[in-house]
Amino acid sequence: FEFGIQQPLLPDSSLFIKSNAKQGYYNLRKNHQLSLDLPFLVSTYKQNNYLYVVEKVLQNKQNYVEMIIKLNKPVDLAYSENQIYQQLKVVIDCNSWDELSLRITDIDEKRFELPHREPFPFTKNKGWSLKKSRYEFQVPSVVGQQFYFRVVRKVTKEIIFDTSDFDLVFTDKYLEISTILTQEKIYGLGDRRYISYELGSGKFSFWAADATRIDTGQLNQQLYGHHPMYLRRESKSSNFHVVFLRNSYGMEVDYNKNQKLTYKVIGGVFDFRFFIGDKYPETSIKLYHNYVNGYILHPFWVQGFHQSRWGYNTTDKLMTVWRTFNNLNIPVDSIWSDIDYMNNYEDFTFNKERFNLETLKKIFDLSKPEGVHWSSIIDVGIAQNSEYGQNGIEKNVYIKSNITGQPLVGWVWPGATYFPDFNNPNATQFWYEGFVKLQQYGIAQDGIWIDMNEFSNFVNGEINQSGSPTPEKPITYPFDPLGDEIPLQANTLSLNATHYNGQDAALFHIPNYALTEYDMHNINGFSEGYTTYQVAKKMGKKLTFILSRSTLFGSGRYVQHWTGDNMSTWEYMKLSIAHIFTFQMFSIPLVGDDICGFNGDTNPELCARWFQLGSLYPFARNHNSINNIDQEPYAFPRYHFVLNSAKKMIGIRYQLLKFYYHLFVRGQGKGTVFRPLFFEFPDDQNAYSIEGQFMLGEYLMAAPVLKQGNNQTNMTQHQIYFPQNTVFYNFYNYKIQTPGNQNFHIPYDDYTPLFIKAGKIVHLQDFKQATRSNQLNYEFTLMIAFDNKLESSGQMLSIDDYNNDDNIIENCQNKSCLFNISAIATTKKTTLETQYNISVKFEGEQNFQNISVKKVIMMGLQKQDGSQVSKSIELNKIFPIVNGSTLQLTFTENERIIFQ
Ligand code: MIG
Repeated sequence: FEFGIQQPLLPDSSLFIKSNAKQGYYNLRKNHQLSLDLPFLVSTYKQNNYLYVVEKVLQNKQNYVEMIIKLNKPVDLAYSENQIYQQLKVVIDCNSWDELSLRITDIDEKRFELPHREPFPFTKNKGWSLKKSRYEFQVPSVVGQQFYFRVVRKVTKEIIFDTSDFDLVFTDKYLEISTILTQEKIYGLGDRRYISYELGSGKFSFWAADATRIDTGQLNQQLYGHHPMYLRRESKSSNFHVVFLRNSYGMEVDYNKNQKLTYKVIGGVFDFRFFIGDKYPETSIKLYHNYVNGYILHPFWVQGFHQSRWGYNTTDKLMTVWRTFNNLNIPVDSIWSDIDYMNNYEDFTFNKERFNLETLKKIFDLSKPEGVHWSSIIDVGIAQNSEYGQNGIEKNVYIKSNITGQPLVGWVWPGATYFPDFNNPNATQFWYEGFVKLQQYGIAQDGIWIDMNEFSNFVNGEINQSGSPTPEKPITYPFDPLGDEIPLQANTLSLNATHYNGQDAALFHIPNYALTEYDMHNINGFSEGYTTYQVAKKMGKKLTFILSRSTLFGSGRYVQHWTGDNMSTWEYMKLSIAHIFTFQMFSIPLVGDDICGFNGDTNPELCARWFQLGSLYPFARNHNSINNIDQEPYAFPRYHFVLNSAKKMIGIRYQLLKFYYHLFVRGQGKGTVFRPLFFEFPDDQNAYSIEGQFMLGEYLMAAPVLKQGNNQTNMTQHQIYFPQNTVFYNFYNYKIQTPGNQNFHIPYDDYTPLFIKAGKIVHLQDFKQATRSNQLNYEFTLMIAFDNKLESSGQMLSIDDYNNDDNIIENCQNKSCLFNISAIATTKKTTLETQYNISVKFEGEQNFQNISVKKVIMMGLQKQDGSQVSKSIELNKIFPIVNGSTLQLTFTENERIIFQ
């Protein structure tokens, strides 16, 4: 033998062994003893008997490799009913110094995958440079060598992805690949509810499902959407990266913590995208968001509070909700009706017997200050025996049954239903006509709520003419990500249902391919969202709000999301935090959980705590299922704490409404808004396990109460963690909070504990009860928390009409509409006390004269004796915020303002 270590710098090196009999690389794992006793050595190292070897290297450049690999031996696969591919094409493309892709496809790339162009995620070329590159990759380059792929972080040699210990399997309906994953933390792999931020070992299935209908009883079961990406923290250097499998098929990700992660996919190709960030998770997330086309900005009113329930089924009920909110001075921007407004649950109809349209017009009259917004809920199933159902027959837009060749018939709320095929060229027009029809009832549809779009079906597959369900398993598939018990067509369409695939298709056309539900299932929700977005635009909406239950990677560019059917329990309330966090990663940051819980009856204490938490969700909506007890803020007259805490915290939401909105605007479609602590404090090891607290941007930390308290005292003992090496100030009383754990007792009717980070400026507004977003003025209070250098900074929008979408689009989407605010304090010590000089500077591109400061609250100043002092100064005249202007304040330690 000749031998040598191939890559001495890598922690996982390989040994190249060459003899007459054999030649190849053998992996040397960490901690393995190197023995020079050759016969022993050869038997110690695991010899991978890979299925595929290199057949032909077509291109081998530093930033681009293309090769053909071939099957090397006969296979006896568990999934052998599938023909294994004899040859595959492998392409490694370094799109950029912080991004690369690995594609393993059939030779001609005929297999189904989403097109690499809008509206689907695609690569925006940023240019590659070897010098700057954050990574290195390895693949075998000699014919006959066994195929593997490995990518490492260049500087630290930490493994990002390494398939070299495992076989690659590539058949028609079953694909498998694995990577080593050791000593790491990973996050993501949704859509599901998360017991903790960090994922533990487990099998994660991906198959869009109306989850409560096919409940597997597991908390981590797949829900409505498909987002096969994870964020990972590398173990040694604590840098982060994102790994995304760009494949829309059903799959299972089998994760064995500290060992490996395996993808088992039921179709398509392997198209991995790696986004190599730095020690701030946000960096990796932004790279991913850039790839998936980012997120869309919602209209400002959507930031307000929403009241909804399934069961507001008469005008009177809606009227009562509206009146009570007004009478009790609870701000609300939007009152929702569920499917109850429809006639027989038929889309695009209004039940005029139960709903008096003239009365509704008053509630939803936006020309009045107290008018609220309305969003129409539309289910994807179209009633077979309805006028509109016939329209779809005429336009020939439905998904077809493979059994009858006719539109597939399922069963949902209105009974027998068809399902629109949004890839059909007529679908957008068909859908548009529906919304126009609904518009004719005279109630403006300010938003659109698209439900059941997994697509959910009350029967498995379809029903035949006599109304009975058709065969369970119309096509065979060797692997079921839902487990053997639950067929893939459980509560959805027949897997062999035909989807449109003509050359004039609305979304994509795959030549010579029969597109079926099996291929399209996880894309349905995306396609409906995309089409609904086109319709909303056609109806003249400037900024759109489309609340979609089913989502796919890339959906955030068109829709917003709520987390679907939760339960009214303490456990579920807590789960919402991690769930909302993952949707930040998936590039759908405007997301919320049903406040007070959907399924099951809530209770006063839980509901009060949920208002406290939910008022800080990106999307804040109280929503309830039918037949459950009421849960509006005022629904518990014997428990005043519910109304009190709801009023307090919805009030805080409205004080912060423009601040919250600015977090979305400034991201320009990229990045997160609602963050776990470790996003902001990645160096603080404790931050990783704090899961009940979250940050709004890098400004505010919330620590909601998530557990039951003491019904004698109406208080809950509550521990809050304050991250290391930083200082926070209490948002309500301005007191300093130093690092570490601290105990509090939080009354049931209290505010949510909220803290502003030293060095940050938050802008908020005075707020009169019952102020809707449309009545908020342009006078701001600045809350300035100084850091230990007596500096602080923040941003706000230079928009003078938040309720005018044109104003926002014109000023914020084409150019920057941000004002930078920076404050510096200097102190002058006299013999008796300290004098403070504060200057607050505004810099930005536009000047709107009517944006102004009327009050300044300062924290982080010190008295002569070292104690903290906070000051709240009401200006004697408002200070207009214009580019280059500086607000000067001078005051003394104990005294009042000298001048401003
Ligand atoms: O089969 O429209 O997730 O928010 O209230 C249930 C009635 C259908 C499911 C949604 C829920 C909504 C409900 N819908």
